Amino acid sequence: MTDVAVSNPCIEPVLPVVIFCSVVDNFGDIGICWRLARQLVAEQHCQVRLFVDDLESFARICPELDPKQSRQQMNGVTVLYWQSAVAPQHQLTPAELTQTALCIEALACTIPAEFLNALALANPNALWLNLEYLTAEDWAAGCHGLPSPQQGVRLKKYFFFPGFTADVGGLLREQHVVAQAQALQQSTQLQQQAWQQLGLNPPAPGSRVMSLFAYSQTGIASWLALLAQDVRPNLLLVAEGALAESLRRQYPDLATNGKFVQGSLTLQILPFVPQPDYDLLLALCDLNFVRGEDSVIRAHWAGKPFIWQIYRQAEAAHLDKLQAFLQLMLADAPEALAELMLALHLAFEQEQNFAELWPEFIQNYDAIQSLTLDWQGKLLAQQDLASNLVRFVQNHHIMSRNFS
Ligand code: TRH
Repeated sequence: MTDVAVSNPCIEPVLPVVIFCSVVDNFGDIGICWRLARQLVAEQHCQVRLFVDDLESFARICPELDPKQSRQQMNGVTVLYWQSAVAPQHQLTPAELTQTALCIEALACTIPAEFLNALALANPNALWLNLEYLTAEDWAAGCHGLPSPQQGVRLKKYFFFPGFTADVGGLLREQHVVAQAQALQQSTQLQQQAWQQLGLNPPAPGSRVMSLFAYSQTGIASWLALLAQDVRPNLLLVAEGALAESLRRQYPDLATNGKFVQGSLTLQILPFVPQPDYDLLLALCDLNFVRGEDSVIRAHWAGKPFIWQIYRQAEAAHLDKLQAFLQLMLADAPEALAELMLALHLAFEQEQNFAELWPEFIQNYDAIQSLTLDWQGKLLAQQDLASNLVRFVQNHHIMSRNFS
């Protein structure tokens, strides 16, 4: 007897999932978990309960969320405040615990052993997945899907690695996201609406529009000076945060008016927008500077050239990750273009010499745009992370049934 989901795709069983998210810093942890939770509900017929230990950060990307509520319903997801004083299993009803088929430990957060033991008791067949950080490094394929035996807990635990190749778990990509970006890029009317939704006036005709979401950028002044002298108008939208703060100190107009205009440059602070609106922004821009694991993937789906200031790690481990990513992305690119992209990323990462490379970037813009789309095309040919995750669980259950 085969699994219902496989033999009859019309009758989809609901997969009850619990996700644990700890906000270490910034918005990547909650950004990824919230996106995954919504997609599992909207596209994979899952019932999702999301435990989050920092609702204030969550509310920055999802303003409808009430940080004071310990349990609330949002976009079909049950959001629960994960607080150290309350055992998570007591925040679920006994039926919710028994139904749970999949427990996701996101981005190296630690789920309390007492929750895992309670789940093992309530549903011994539940799976426990460690949803890992994103990396393009080769070793991830060797670890993806491997069991991770845990002492003292009877649940089966596996590693699940997101990634850019078909031998890992894929990337978060909603069904509509690429089509939405393409539609926006082709319609002036949709663009007007999107600017309005972002609370901004549409840029002057012919402007080069750029978004800047980065950790820090001390070497930015010489690049801004170049933009100010450009023949083309430049609109640079800087995301709210530490970088915006430091720019406010350098350009007092930014502090008073939220805007600094000099020659062809308009530098403007963009208040933090809800997560779905950030996709609109990326699709509206000609170039996106992005930073952590989630924004870089969103930049892919926007289909516009991007520069990734990867999350910094101890002993410069992030530079290996960045090089592995660029090698993969630029594998089929002409050598000179691949070298330019690497140089641009390293200059932006190291916060120096970026202005020197800018004219070459502009000269090669069309070629970089087309290689960005080629790379996007390769990724679109692969399954997305949410589908892969559900298939992983289904396959596991079929295998356990067949071999038990
Ligand atoms: O905020 P980040 O720097 O998060 C980082 C990384 O994920 C890093 O790998 C991780 O280890 C660390 O957090 C803990 O960058 P990231 O991943 O791009 O997440 C930003 C999120 O914020 C993303 O979901 C998009 C969202 N966002 C908005 O919703 N509105 C906005 O206006 C902006 C600028 C971003």
